[in-house]
Amino acid sequence: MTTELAPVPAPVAAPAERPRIFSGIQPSGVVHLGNDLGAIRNYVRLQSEYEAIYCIVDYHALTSTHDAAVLRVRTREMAAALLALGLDPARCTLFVQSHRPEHTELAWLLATVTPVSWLERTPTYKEKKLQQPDDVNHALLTYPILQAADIVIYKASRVPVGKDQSAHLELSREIVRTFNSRYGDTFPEPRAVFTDAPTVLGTDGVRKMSKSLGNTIEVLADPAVIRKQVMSMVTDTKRILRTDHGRPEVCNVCQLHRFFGPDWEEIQEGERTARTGCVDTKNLLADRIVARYAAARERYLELIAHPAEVDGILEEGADRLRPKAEATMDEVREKMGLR
Ligand code: AQP
Repeated sequence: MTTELAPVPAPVAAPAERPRIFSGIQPSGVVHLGNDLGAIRNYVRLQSEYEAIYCIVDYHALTSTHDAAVLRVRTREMAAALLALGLDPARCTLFVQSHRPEHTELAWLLATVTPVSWLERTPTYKEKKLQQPDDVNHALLTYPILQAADIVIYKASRVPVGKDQSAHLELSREIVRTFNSRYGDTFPEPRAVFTDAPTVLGTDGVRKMSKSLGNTIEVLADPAVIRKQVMSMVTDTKRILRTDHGRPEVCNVCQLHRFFGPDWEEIQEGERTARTGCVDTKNLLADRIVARYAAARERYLELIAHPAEVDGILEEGADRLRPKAEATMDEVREKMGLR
């Protein structure tokens, strides 16, 4: 049986005095716990306090995804996921990067003030070169310039992101400083806003949770998938026997419990004293993750079944931003002597 979605409420005009925030997320279609705890929770929280602009960065995804059909599907899935997790189109603007082509024009202009050496030292560029050695395309190198353009085209001053984005944000600030000193004060220097989980480790317990590393917990997946992923988590590697005392401070499962209930200290104590085993702690975490995201998963499936609703929200978002993007481009072209 198909259900009809509730109508999307009319957008609320943002009061001018609210500071503006911007953040982008790649359309991978598979939102993981790191995305949510590290960034999306802040998107949701901040949409009431700020004039919030959130972008599905499909141009960025092209640096690694070259299948048009896959990219199209993933873009819509990411939009559905963000809406399901709490983005409210009445309180924020959600859109797709390529629907506002001014971003790429600004990126070109910012590239003229960005030394190549700044880009070459970016940690993510170095990582991506190793991850996809047969596809070290030019856009991987210039990615941070487009990211800077995404933010500053709306003159956003705050950027909710995970810790892995710190270096990119620093680079954005350097680009802004150079531009402002060459052409006059134009852009604010954007600053990162972190959650209390700025880096979520993956199921391997060592590296950042990351799609490309395959160590994720996919929060909107089927509960059976979530359980399997949680049960695969590496815990305290020195705890061999059930009777061994655990070290919750180095156990990723115990650390994640902090975000899933007020009793996390008790859970950690159970591990420390061997009252509970790692399997018990994982089972409990899996139960809690499944329960926490159950409503969002239902909403996600509903949205995926109504693609026109999702597409309408994205289209409306891009239209709403047109005057802001065009005004910035007019100002920048004028300052750079293109008029
Ligand atoms: N493990 C994480 N801990 C905290 N925050 C995280 N973020 C990502 N992973 C973690 C934050 O989520 C937002 C969106 O991420 P993104 O689109 O830049 O990157 P991603 O593609 O979802 O991250 P992955 O999984 O690491 O992607 P790949 O493997 O493709 O490079 C960002 O604010 C990010 O900081």
